[in-house]
Amino acid sequence: MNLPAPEELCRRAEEALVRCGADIGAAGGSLVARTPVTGTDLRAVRASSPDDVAEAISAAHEAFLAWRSVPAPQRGAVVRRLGQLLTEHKHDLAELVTLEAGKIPSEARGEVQEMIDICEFAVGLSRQLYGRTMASERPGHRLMETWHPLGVVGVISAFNFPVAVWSWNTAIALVCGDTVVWKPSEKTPLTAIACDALLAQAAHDLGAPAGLHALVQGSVEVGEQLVDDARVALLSATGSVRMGRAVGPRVAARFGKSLLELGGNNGAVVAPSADLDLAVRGIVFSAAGTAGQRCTSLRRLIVHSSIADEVTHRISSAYRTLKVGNPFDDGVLVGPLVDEQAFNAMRTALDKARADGGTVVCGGERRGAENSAYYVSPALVRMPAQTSVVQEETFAPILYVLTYDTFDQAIAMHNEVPQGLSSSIFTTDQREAERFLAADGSDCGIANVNIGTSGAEIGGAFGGEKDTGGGRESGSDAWKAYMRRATNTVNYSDQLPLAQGVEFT
Ligand code: UN1
Repeated sequence: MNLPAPEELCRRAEEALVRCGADIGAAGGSLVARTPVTGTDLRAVRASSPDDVAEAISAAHEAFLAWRSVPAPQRGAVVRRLGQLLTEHKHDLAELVTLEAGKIPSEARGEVQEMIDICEFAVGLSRQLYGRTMASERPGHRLMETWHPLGVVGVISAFNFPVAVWSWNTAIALVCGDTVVWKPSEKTPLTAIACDALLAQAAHDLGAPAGLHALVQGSVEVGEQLVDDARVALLSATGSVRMGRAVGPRVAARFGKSLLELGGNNGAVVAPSADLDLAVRGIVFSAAGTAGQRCTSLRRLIVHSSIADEVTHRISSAYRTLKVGNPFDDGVLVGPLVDEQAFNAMRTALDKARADGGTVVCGGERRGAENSAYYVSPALVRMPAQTSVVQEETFAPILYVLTYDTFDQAIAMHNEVPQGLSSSIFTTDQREAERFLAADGSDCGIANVNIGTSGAEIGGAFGGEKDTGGGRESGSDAWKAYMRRATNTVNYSDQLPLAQGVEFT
């Protein structure tokens, strides 16, 4: 496999950072930015000390005290400017995303586009942070609710969407009147530096208070400081179920709010009436795209037994044509796994699947093992049942194929796993489609018809149920998690009637 020279990638990263206005200073620091493209180092980055983190939270808290009183449409202006800068630097950010996360450029640009889209959404929202007015049971009284800024929002993001998830949180938090302290994945420190520089520029251009946003870098201890600091009013964390189990109770113990977007184990039902040309395209994008490293990646295919052989055959034929390799090369659709650990997890899962009676139809091999990067061909595995390995999320391109006979069975199998992020059904039978979306259908936060499980638009609320953590971010009314609600009762009469008819004289 032909990979670029590591020095060339270092140069490209450096140049993209400089174009984004990042102050990268002298090389040095204990955090090493790496590229999965070649499996080599890009540069050293300074990790934040405990004092740095404490200072960032203090500054964000100070800034919040001023920012919360800035009218929301003016706050939106900072986000509008951020959106402009992201548009200008779309190529630079996408380049860094490919370098650090290994995504193919088209997907990397798509991720930056999500940032631009959420900025647009947030600017509109800055004039629509509506409360309601309710009918009071008392004469001469008005009952209403008002939404107020919440405080400092701590954002912990994962390597696989190194910039979009930060922007979902940050764009919404800023218009809501909150300030943000961001701890990105240790695997993607450079994209974070670039985003932070662009937001600094936007804040500066609009004269916003210093401390509006901060970037803290490092390992798990840095995140723990955000988890435990009572000044962090909302902790929004994306990552594994294991991480969520550690974070959720700790934030709850101090009565902080948390927004958790944890693992998915997303399934798609393929019904006998499905348009198979369309279904196969949707399945291949969701299962093999991003090398299976989206939390929305398709991992379980629940196919009607009458078409299982044909569907498996069509997918394996499509898989065999997928070009795996250097994501910067034209025509490549599957880039590298993020690191060796990811590769080992994939290998272990495939071994377990075989031990459980599964048959690897195609894929699963490492490509270009002479390099220190980890490229794999997407694996398609027929399973006799949803054994324990199928119940787990393995962050790699493995698609398990299971069969069903009745629609009720398909729904039961679909909902059998602990996670509940995304789901879809391929069918042209309207009754089946509606049943999949009904209360006793898919139990996931995202349920689609005739599209794959991944690639959601920003306009909807994003998140899932069960072990996925229950949080919702991005569009719709997800903004409500970033504000506090006050219920107000105003008496404009000269009487003092008590609610529920209570007499107290
Ligand atoms: C994630 O993998 O954490 O729906 C986010 C999608 C993207 C976001 C994925 N819009 O696949």
